Parts: sequence; structure tokens; C-alpha cells
Amino acid sequence: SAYVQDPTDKPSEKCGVLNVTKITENGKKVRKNWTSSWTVLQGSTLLFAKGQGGGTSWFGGGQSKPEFTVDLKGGSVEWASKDKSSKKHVLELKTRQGTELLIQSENDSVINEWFKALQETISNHASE
Ligand code: I3S
Repeated sequence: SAYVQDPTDKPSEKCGVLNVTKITENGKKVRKNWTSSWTVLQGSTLLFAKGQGGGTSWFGGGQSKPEFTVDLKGGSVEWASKDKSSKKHVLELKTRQGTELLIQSENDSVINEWFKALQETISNHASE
């Protein structure tokens, strides 16, 4: 299922389980802490919730909040270089605010779709 920008201008959405760690926060290096996260791309915002994407997550629950959100406007995404992680299929996401994340999936096509989706989102919001 390719990621396609909705022609009716509805906010784009994509979700799934990814492995995520912050590596930099507000320009400062932080210790890696890989966690499996239910991840949602909603408009230009990327949201993470801890744990696998099961029925008890914040998503759709209304009450609980996402663990962490990232504003993609003005950010960048690229394949992480080997020195960033020993894992395969790792993306490096940088925000305008100086936060850097690594995003990983064992599944090649899953991570490729996220790469496309994040790239498109960033370029679609480039002028904001
Ligand atoms: O970049 P590093 O320091 O090699 O990252 C690894 C460490 O964070 C390690 O944790 P501790 O050093 O706290 O034990 C993690 O378990 C590894 O997963 C990290 O490396 P990878 O290559 O998996 O991103």
C-alpha cells in the first residue's frame, strides 16, 4: 500500500509499529533508548506511543496522550549512516527544533514506506 497524498486535502495519515530512539534533544546528545512505538503520521505531526499498537494504546482512547510528538515542518529525513546504528533499515529524522531520532523496522518495505511518507510530508510542508 503506497503512501499517497489525499487529493481532497484531508490530513494525511499513516500508522504502524516502529523501533524508535532519540539521539539528540534540543541540540544535545542523549543516551539511546530503543523502544517499540506505535507511530502515527498525522498531517505534519509524527506521534509516538509506547508499546505495541494494541487496543489499550492512547490511539482512539481519547484520554491518554501520545508519549512524544515531533513537528516535521522544516525537518529532514535520510538513511542513517553506519556509525549511527548497527541496526539495518534505520532512518535519521531531524527536526527544526534540534531533536534527532532514529527510526527502524526489521521489515524493509515497511521502512521504505515510512521513508517516502516522511519525505513527502516534509516537502509538502516546506513553505510553512
Ligand atoms: O550508538 P551506541 O552507543 O552503540 O548504541 C547502542 C547502545 O545504546 C546500547 O545500549 P547501552 O549502551 O545503553 O547498553 C543499545 O542496546 C544498542 O541497541 C545501541 O546500538 P544500536 O547499534 O542498536 O543502535
